[in-house]
Amino acid sequence: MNIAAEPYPFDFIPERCALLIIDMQRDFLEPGGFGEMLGNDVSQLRRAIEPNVKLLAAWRAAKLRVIHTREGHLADLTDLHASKKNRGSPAMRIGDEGPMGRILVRGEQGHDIIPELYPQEEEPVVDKPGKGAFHATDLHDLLKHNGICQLVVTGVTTEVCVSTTVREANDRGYDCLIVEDCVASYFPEFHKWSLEMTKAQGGIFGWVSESGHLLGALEKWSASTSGANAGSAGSAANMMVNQKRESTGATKC
Ligand code: C5J
Repeated sequence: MNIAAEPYPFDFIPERCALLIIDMQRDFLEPGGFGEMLGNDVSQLRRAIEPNVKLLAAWRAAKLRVIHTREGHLADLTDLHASKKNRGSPAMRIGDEGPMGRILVRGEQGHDIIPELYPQEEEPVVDKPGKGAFHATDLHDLLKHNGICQLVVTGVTTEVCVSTTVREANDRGYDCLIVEDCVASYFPEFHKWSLEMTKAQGGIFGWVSESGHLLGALEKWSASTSGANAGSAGSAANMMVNQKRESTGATKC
């Protein structure tokens, strides 16, 4: 199924594709968290919430794989490099007590995902100490075990954790599509140019599209599978799609 994207249409294979929502945490999107402590205007990120809510609802309705990530550290900060802790001159540092609990520490209020996009029980949440979601996590294994080879990536911030993750994924053989209106940055220019860099040179890191195109494709997918569970191995939906792909000779991943 082709999705309109840049630099050219994305060959969407729903049952092999996960929605990866990066770091939609209170620490980045709400006042009093890590983002604000670094001097950022957190309201810049909030425009990505509504498009993510719609995309997540459609993804769940299509019964496809959803994975969330959170950036944060262990309470004893043993997974926090001195280089990350001491960088710059923020108002408060990681581990300090802020209005939403200790800054960027797992289990604290600020570390949690915003209520609008709260994970459902069956949706894995990958806790990561770094910017990239593959570094020091089991994300690669999780994707492999679930037969995932494509990622639709949303979340914050475009040029930091989203871009780092897409680059890591690209080097591990995943096809990534970033949803432009579902990612955001404290710096509009960085947002724009990281998307440009992603899709330049024939899609050197991946593809860029808009949520409207994904929503249309998910609707078609849901209609074609008539509510069958696309995620379960050997399901009628999977067999139907595989047969269709074999008959058209389209690429399998
Ligand atoms: C940052 C992130 N910006 N999730 N983290 O420090 O992009």
